[in-house]
Amino acid sequence: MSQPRVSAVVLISGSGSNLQALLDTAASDLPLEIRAVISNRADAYGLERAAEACVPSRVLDHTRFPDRETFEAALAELIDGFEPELVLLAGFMRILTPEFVARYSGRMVNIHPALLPAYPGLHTHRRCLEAGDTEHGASIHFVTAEVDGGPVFLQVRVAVDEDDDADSLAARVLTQEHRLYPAAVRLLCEGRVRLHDGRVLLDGQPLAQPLQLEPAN
Ligand code: NHR
Ligand code: GAR
Repeated sequence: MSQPRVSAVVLISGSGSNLQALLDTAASDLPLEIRAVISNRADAYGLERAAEACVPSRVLDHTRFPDRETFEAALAELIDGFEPELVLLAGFMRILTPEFVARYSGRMVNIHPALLPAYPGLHTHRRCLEAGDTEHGASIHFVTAEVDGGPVFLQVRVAVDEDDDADSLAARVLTQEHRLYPAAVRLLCEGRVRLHDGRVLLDGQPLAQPLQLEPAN
């Protein structure tokens, strides 16, 4: 018997390759229904990916709003019109206010290209190389008011090569992100992972450390 699908809206700002990974797995073996893709940038390539997959998309250009609050009021109205259970940030580049985050508490997650709590914020690959780390990766976390500071529940680790530059490292991490996000969404769709009192529960038990996706062969 097929599982009931969990509905979602995906927020993007750019290429949308993580969106593509979600679209591809939703089409085959993930009980996820992507109801819409919303971009804050009209030129985001992810909008074409949505069209190709026959998923509705909307553009909400933040530069046309006087401040974050009015942008977010419009964003919330747009999201809520699709009545999603989940809101998935996939390369979404606008910081969200505490009020917006509270509205989707426990239902909104983000993929971040670093092994959080290391390197929140931007330019993570460059900062990892500058620090001389031997390991990098990506994390999935519930979105809270603290940017990239919400509880992490799944990570994937990537070895840093001696001759890596920020671009080569970013590309290898991104490839792993495309395995990571569908795996994280699967845990949410199956109801195995949830947020309770600011902590992650896995199968009803507090999660002491983020789960680690096994390395690809
Ligand atoms: N909002 C909240 N409240 N909490 C989080 O955890 C968030 C969030 C919004 C976005 C994604 C995040 C990432 O994975 C994310 C997590 C953008 C910036 C940023 O500085 C920081 C973190 C993330 C995304 N944005 C600039 C801003 O002023 C604009 C940068 C740009 O447009 O290029 O919003 O890394
Ligand atoms: C991904 O590496 C994602 O983790 C990162 O941007 C890339 C988006 O790629 N997200 C952030 O840096 C959020 N601030 P995509 O558009 O091809 O999915």
